[in-house]
Amino acid sequence: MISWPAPFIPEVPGTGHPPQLFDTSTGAVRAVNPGPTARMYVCGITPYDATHLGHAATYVTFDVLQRALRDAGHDVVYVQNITDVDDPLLERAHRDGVDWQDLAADEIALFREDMTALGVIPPDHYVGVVESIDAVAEAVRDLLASGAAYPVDTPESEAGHDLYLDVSREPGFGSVSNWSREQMMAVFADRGGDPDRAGKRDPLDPLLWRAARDGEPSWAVEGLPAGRPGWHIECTAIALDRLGMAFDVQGGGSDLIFPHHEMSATQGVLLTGERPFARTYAHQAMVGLDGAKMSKSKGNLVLVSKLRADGVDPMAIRLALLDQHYRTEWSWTPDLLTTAQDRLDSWRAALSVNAGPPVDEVVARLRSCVADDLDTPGALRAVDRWAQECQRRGGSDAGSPGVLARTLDALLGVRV
Ligand code: 5CA
Ligand code: ZN
Repeated sequence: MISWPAPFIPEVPGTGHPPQLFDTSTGAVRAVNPGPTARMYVCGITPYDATHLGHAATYVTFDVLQRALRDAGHDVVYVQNITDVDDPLLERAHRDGVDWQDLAADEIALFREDMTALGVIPPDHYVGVVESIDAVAEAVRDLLASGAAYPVDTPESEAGHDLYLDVSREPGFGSVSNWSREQMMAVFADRGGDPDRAGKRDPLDPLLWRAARDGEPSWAVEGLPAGRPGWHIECTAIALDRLGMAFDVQGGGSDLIFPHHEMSATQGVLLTGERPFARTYAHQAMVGLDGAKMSKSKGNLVLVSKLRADGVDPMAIRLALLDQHYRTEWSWTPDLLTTAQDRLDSWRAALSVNAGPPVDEVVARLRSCVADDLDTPGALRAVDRWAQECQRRGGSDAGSPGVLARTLDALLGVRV
């Protein structure tokens, strides 16, 4: 799948610190510690509605991580999937009387525009499920062959069967989220699971492959009933195909901790006999609106494309997102945008002078903030202090505003 144009990333003198990141699996802030090339997988959109600020927060967060890794001297291979065939997409297309492929194509196109406007570095591999059917089918066949997958008769016809994963086959099941069974059961149905499906060995076993139903897309593949992929197996198959096991970071919103990242990892271990699936699991806290998680299914959305159409500067949107720490839940309010726009104006004024106060310290501070579990609010405050100093007292360091502007661009993706 085509991704979107890459922004220019300026050079910053010196090198950044090795980034530290909170790992959900161990519950600790740890060094990401990749090899020369960091391998990163971030769960992409299900393209049935436009990008809202929660999605944008997730992709901007992992964009800052990628920038921190690059600043610390790593190359980065970044993979993102697109869930371009799944129940929510098919249901929305059916509700609106549109073709599911057209709906997906339109929403992916809008997502590309939003990401470009927000200055997000595109993935090196932007991979849809529809173009990964063979890889998914192979993974499902392997799980069947090893006994980790089993058939469950479809309710509609005795002839067909869906395929499910037997989670009891992997003793490490639960080690990504560290949740109790009660916690898992409490959310499973709300997050795409079907705990009450008759014939499953365990209510928590996830769907791997859904046999063809009337009116639903399906693919004929060898060794499986005609059908389509379940959700979690797509990310396992795509990650293994493009990155292999023990890749450095799997990211996404905290709504993916369970079941999605737990199941993806369980499947990866069962398929390869190796562990871990990802070395670090990082999660963006949920962004809300009016007291509830912003979500396409609830419809309480603030869309990036709508803000852009209203003339909002995408860099102000980006600054509003960066002003929140990624591990703290927050709710969108319009005054956050006003604050961000004011900040952008004051930075633009300060950074447009030829000479200003020295920037060595603020550059160092930006680097230590982003490397410290992506402390973007701390980074913004450091720039605020420099901008105030520049406006109040000026400075004689020729070229320093340019160095800071390039650092902001490289590390935070903020173009002033
Ligand atoms: N296609 C799957 C992942 S494989 C999916 O969750 N798609 S999504 O469109 O629902 O979400 C896209 C990304 O945005 C995911 O990483 C998800 O965790 C994240 N996300 C969704 N809602 C929010 C929110 N309110 N706040 C922060 N992140 C969110
Ligand atoms: Zn995913």
